[in-house]
Order: sequence, then structure tokens, then C-alpha cells
Amino acid sequence: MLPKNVASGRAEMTAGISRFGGEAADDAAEALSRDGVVALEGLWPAQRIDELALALRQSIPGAFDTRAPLPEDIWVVGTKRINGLVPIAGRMAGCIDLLQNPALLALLDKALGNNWVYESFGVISSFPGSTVQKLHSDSPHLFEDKTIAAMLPPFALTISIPLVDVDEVNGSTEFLPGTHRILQSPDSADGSVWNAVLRGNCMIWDFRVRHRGQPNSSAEPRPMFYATACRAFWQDSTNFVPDARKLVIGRDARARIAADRHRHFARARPMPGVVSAAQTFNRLVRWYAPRFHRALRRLARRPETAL
Ligand SMILES: O=C(O)CCC(=O)C(=O)O
Repeated sequence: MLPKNVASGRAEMTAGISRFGGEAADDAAEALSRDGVVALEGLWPAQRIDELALALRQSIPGAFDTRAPLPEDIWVVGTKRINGLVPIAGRMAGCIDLLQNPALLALLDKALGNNWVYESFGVISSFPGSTVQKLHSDSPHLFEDKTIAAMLPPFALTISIPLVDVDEVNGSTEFLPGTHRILQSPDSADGSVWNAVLRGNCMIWDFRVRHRGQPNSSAEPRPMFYATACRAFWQDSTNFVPDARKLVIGRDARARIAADRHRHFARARPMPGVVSAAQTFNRLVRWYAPRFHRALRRLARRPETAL
């Protein structure tokens, strides 16, 4: 592998994950196709990431502190590791700007075609003392019993955006490059690579590539946002229950989506509010108390004069 020098765009002979600056979408897409993982660097100012980290700490303290209660949509995924969904609304509305970064969008367009969609948005935190994760892919291959599966272009990508600088002490994500092109992936981590990731950079990987989170040996949590982007025919039924609210975008954040990029957020659901609560109540009454529901409807339809 020949990671690029971000400043010059020239290839460098250093081992690790290929790294690219914002203008190199073509080269980054090529490396992603070859290795199954790339790093994009300098996408956001570190200060912006710090602001969003603070907003997350206020909204979901459990993403930073094991003693804080975890909201319903956050679950434990290993020793001292959590993964969960984060609504993009209110304090977290600014996350919508992360997902619209031009360099990121250019790479996603190249890798997934023009009609890709965001599928989920959340946070993965590893806490002090977390141990190494099991090697895994984020999803099995499509058509996994056919040789062609390993030749197919990506159908889904994970974008990870660390909220703190990540290094060998607090634990980066480790990859086996090229394993998205193998049907029977190895269980050994021989030949794995990893990079330190500074705030403002992100890693993008193919759902099929083998990877794992390294242990967090520091005294601080290591939270990172993640988003899934995928082709429009696919949805993540491996990691979520069918009715999970994988991508929630409030009105405030929705108003910040560029007109020509709305299609990528087509799967987003609104924040639960009075209307959705009334719809849920209506559905529950219809299913579990149909006679009462019919009576309510009759009452609602009665002409005003009869009241
Ligand atoms: O924590 C990490 O570095 C990677 C996490 C991961 O791959 C996962 O939870 O599926």
C-alpha cells in the first residue's frame, strides 16, 4: 500500500492506512476500492469537533461516563464499549454539517454512485479499560455464497469521526486491508494496519473489510461519531432491529441541508413529537381496542350540530 502525502498528493512509503486531503476524492475512492479503508484528513477544524463533543456530552453523558444512565437507543457492544444512535437535533443539529462536508460527499459520490443515502448516525465510545474487539466485518457480503460477492463495488460504508485525538494509547481502529475482497476472511490480525486519527479527520471503510477497535489504555473515554452511507437498495438489517430509528433529523438540522443534497437524507425520520405520539396512540387503540377505536371515530365524525 502507498499512502499519499496529504500536502503534496504524492505517494509515500509508510505503512498504514492511505490518507488523503480534501481535494483527492478520485484517489481516495481508488484506495478505498483497493484496501477497503481510507482516511480523509483536515475536513473540519478541531474546534468544531470539540464543540460537538461538548454538545454530545451534554445530550448523552453516557457516551463519556460509564456511571451516567444510557438512553434507550444506546447499547453495550463489548467490555467497556457502547454503540448507539444520536438524533441530529437541538444541541446536536450541527452534526448535519459534518455529513455535508464537500470532500466527504465527493468521496461518497465516487464510491457509492449518485443516489446513495445516509442510513444511520450514532456514537461508539470505548472507555478506559476496554479490551480489544473481536475482528469483524460490519455486514456479510451480498450474495455471500457466490464468487462475484468479493468483486462487487461497496454497498455500504462506515464513516467514523473521532471526537478526541486517537492514538495507540486510547485505541484506534485496526484494519486488515483488502479483506473486503475475500469471501472467507481470516480470523487472525496478522498484517493489520492502523493510523492515529486527529480531530478533524475521519476514517471511511467498506462494510465488508475486517477490522476491530483496539483497547483503550488511557484514563479518558474515546468517543467517535459514526455514520453509515449506502446504496439506495440496501439497508442495515445486521446491526439494527427492523424498526430502529437509525437516522433522526430534527427540523432545525433539516433546514441546514443543501437543496441538491436532500436525497441523501431521504431515510431520516423526524424527532418524535405530538403528531407522531398521536399516530402511535391511534395505532395502539386500533390494534388492541378496535371497538373503542370505532366508537372514537364515530364520535369524531359526528356533525357539530349533533353535539
Ligand atoms: O471502536 C472502534 O475503533 C471500532 C468499533 C467497531 O468497529 C464496531 O463497534 O463495530
